[in-house]
Amino acid sequence: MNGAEWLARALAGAGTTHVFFVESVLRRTLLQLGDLGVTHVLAHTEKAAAYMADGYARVAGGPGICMAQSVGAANLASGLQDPFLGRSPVIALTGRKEPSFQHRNAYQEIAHAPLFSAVTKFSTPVDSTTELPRLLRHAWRAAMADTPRPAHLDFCGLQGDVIELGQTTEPTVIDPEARQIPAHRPVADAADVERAAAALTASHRIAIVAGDGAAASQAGPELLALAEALAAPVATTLGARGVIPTRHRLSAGVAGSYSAPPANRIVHGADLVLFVGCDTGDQVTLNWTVPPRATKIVQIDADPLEIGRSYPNTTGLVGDPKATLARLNQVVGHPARDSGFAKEAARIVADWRATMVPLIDNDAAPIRVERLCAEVTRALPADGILVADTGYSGIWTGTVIELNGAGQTYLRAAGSLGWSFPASLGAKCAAPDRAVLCFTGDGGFYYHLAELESARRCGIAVTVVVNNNSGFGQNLTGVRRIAGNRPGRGEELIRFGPTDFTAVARAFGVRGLRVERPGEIAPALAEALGAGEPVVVDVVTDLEPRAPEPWAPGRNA
Ligand SMILES: Cc1ncc(C[n+]2csc(CCOP(=O)(O)OP(=O)(O)O)c2C)c(N)n1
Repeated sequence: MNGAEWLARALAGAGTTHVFFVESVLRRTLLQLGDLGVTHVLAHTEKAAAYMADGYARVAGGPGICMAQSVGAANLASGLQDPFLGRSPVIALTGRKEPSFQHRNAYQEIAHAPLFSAVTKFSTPVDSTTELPRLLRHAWRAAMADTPRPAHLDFCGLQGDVIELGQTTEPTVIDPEARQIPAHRPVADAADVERAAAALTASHRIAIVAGDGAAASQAGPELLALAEALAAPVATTLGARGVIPTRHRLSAGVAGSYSAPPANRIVHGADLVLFVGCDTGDQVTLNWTVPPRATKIVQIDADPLEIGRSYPNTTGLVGDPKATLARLNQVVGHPARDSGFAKEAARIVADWRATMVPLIDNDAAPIRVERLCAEVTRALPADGILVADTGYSGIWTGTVIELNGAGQTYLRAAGSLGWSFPASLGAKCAAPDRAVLCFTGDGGFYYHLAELESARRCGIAVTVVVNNNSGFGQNLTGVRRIAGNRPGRGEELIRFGPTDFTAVARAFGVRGLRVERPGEIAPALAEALGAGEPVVVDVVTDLEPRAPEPWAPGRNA
């Protein structure tokens, strides 16, 4: 077979069910994929195709494939920033004009390598069918290994034509072991586990901070077992929201800059912090102030480079979070513990929850977003997937929507506004039997409205909840900080609309439900989630109300 056929058979054989692309690229491969039962989802922009592949990859636990021709490669690369930061195994396939066209003003052509170098773990030209199997296997392994991240193959020829030319007899197998993330589960060194256990049992005020790596490792049960054994409250990164049940008595909520007050207070008040699969970046640590830099740390991570990256006083355990926690649990056992810190933490959480009740049980219009979040909590099925955009959508979903820590999955943008809608389409492709609910602001939704057409054409039945406050809500505070409090000053930087997104949806042939009063939310969500087709639930809210703000050392009591 030629390379194009080999590629189709290899991708289908590896279990790929959907690929995401913009024409014109790898046409024979796409047609063959269709013949092999793989759905090709034609997107309207390459960036959306990359986000779809990202959502697909995060739910499938394996590579999500996206494709673009030469000129679209730049757009595709821009869509890899979020999977790079979100640690998602997207594989991007692009075409590139032949060497004889390079360095002489070829139409639509710029150098691809610099575009992909910052957003991939591995990026290489593919110049012959002979090399294709080896390079695809390497890209696959690179995308999946230790910290998953995008990989890229740049095929010679505008449409990847080079693999039309040569023949290959290689087996159409990419990964004989057909692994899912995490591809390997190494357990930390036994002596390191002993040292960590000794440090943990010697401390009486332990807070655990579980990160996206803990969620990817499905470490929730082991995490909870250790938290119980040590009487340690558990905070999470935004991306690990729901790794344990958010209503569990030891759950402290999301820590860092996209958080409600309790988690930061609790983590800051600990003598020892156990980071599990957590990047200790600025977002989860509130610019490295929570916990303070000198705090005693125990850190479990699959990537040795993460150990002690930002906290010098660290005892490191290099290993898969789930497997290493299981070993740590055996060594820690069930020591007698003082539960004072856990009780203090539970009180902080309970006090904050009490302040939220009047906002959640709120019947006012324009609708309070806290009320909307409570209705989403009630409506999301026990195995539902919640896909959140960035901006306030990340904060609202991360602080007010409750997750069961069992069958539900939470996916969040790693920072790119507009990511959630296309990503939710990819997520639904990977899990057609699970309900997928996308939570986005109107600012985020505007980015990829055209994919409503893709959703209808391909029958991808997601529920899109638009928190329609006619502007960039999160940015209001920052604009006022600069513009001063003169009424209206600076609002032209962030206000737009009003737009009726149900009318927009209908223009694309998609069902739209307009919600203007709190009592309408529950029936609309029930209808949308049961519809078996894509539905836009356009919820009219107001720009003024502020999302929960984090507790910061020195700033709050
Ligand atoms: C690609 C990109 N551009 C700009 C931003 C900056 N940004 C972050 S949140 C936000 C506003 C979000 O508005 P909206 O989606 O309407 O949600 P809201 O905050 O109003 O709930 C902006 C502009 C970003 N994160 N990503």
